[in-house]
Amino acid sequence: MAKLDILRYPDPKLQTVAKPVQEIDARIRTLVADMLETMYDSNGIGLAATQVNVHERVVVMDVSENRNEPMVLINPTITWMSAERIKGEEGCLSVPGIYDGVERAAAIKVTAQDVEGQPQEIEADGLLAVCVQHELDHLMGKVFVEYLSILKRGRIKTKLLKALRDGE
Ligand code: QAP
Ligand code: CO
Repeated sequence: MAKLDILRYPDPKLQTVAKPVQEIDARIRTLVADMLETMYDSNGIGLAATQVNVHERVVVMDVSENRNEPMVLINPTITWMSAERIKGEEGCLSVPGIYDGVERAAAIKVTAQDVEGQPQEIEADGLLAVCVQHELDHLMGKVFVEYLSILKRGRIKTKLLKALRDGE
């Protein structure tokens, strides 16, 4: 397994729209294993392939307390969203050190394939629902800071570009 480099906002590559996975082969299984390692190593609860510069519809997540319940979503689609909304504090491995409130659907249904290619249907609420919506946004080229005001986003861009110039 290998730890992958995570793209940092405002890298324009984060705006790439991911394509469906055509075949779950050895390459995809290696990608999934490496993404899980990268997510656990970085203390993340979710990571989309977009963030490691692979533009295919693959997401890994683990919202469990003990960090021992990995979830893999290949070609995920949200099939239902509740009208009820919740506002939660979000962060992102591509936007280190920044956290802010974002409003999302409170509950969702998602269909996806697992790493064996088997179809799965997931009903989620709470943190998992928020995490799935956050990660599926990445696959569409969207980062959570785009939900914030222009003013906040500008400040975040400046801060992260400065951190990049100063070498982290
Ligand atoms: C998305 O984000 C998420 O800034 C996953 O220094 C986040 O795993 C969905 C992280 C919150 C719902 C709620 C961020 C780790 C991890 C940082 C993450 C950091 C270290 C973010
Ligand atoms: Co993210």
